[in-house]
Amino acid sequence: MKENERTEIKVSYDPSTGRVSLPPVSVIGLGMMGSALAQTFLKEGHQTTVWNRTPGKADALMKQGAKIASKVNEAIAASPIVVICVLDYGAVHEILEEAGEILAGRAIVNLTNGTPAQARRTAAWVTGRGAEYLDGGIMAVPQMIGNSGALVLYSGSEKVFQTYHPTLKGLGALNFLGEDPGLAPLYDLALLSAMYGMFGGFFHATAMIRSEQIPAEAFTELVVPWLQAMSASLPLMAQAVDTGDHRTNVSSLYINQTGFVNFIDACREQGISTELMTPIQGLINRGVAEGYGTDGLSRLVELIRKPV
Ligand code: FVH
Repeated sequence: MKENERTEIKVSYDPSTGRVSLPPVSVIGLGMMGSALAQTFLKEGHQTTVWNRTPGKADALMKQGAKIASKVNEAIAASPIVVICVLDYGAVHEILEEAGEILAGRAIVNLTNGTPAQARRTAAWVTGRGAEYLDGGIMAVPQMIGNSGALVLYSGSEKVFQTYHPTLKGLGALNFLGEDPGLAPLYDLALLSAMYGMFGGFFHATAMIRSEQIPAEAFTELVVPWLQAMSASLPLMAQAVDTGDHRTNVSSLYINQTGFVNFIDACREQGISTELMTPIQGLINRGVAEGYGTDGLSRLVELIRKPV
C-alpha cells in the first residue's frame, strides 16, 4: 500500500456466513504491552503490521505472521486502524509528528498511559490532521491481554469504538466511557490509585507483621478476607460522597484520630516506617480541625478535593 493512500476499510458482517471480516491493524510500539497487543491481533486473525523504534523486537512477531514496517509511516499506511502503545505521550507525539499527512482518514487508538489533559491535547492534534482519535486505558498486565480478565477503558471517538468493536474486543473486556478523550485516562489513573492504596496498605500491614518475624504468606489468610469485607463498605461511602451526607453510625473521624495515634506509636515501637500512614493521619487530623470530627471517613474525599 502506498504511503499516501487513504484507507476506508470498515469491519463488515456477512449475514449469509455469519462471519465478520477483520480489518488490518497496525501496532506502533513493541514493548511488553505492545508486543502482547500485536500477538493478540495476530491470533484473532488480523493482518498485523508492526513498528518499533528499536529494531529487533519484532522478530518473534514476524515468525507469528506479522508484517514488519521499517518506517513508522509504512506501518501507519498499512491499516485503517493504528494502535499505539509506547512509553509516554512525548513518544506518541514524536511518532505522530513524523507521520504527517498519512494520518488523515485513519483511526488512531492510543493505549499509552497518560493524563486526561494529555489525551485531550492529543485528540485535538490528531483530529486536526483529519484522523479520528480514541484513547484507551489498559487495566491489565501484558499476560492478561486477549483473556476475559483484561479490561480496556476507552473514550473519544464513539464512531471508532463502534466501527472497530469486533477488533478491540479481542484484547479483552471493553468499556466506552464517553466522547471526552480525557475520561479513559481519568478512570485508568483513578483505578490505579485505588490499587496502589490497597497495595500500600498491604505492604505496611506486612511490614508490621514481619517486625515479629511472622511469615507474610500466612498473614494473607487474614488480610485477604479482611480487605474483601472492608471493600463491601465502599458503595455506602460512595453514597455519602454523592449526597454530601457524611454522618456516620460506624466510626467517626474523632475515633479514627485516636486510633491513629496508637497506630503510629505501634509502628515506632516496632521500628518500622510510618511514611505510608502519616498522610492518612494528616487528612484525618485536618478533618477534625475543620470541624468534621463527627463525620465518617468518607469526609476525606472532600478534603482530598480541596488541598491546602
Ligand atoms: N506493562 C504493563 O503492565 C502496563 C499495563 C498498563 C498499561 N501500561 C502502559 O503501556 C505503555 C507501554 O508499556 P510497556 O510495558 O509496553 O513498556 P516497555 O516495555 O518499557 O516499552 C516501551 C515502548 O515505548 C517505546 N518508546 C519509548 N520512547 C519512545 C520514543 N521516543 N519513540 C518511539 N518509541 C518509544 C519503546 O521503544 P524501544 O525502547 O524498544 O525503542 C518500547 O516499544 C506505557 O504507557 C505503560 O504505562 C503497561
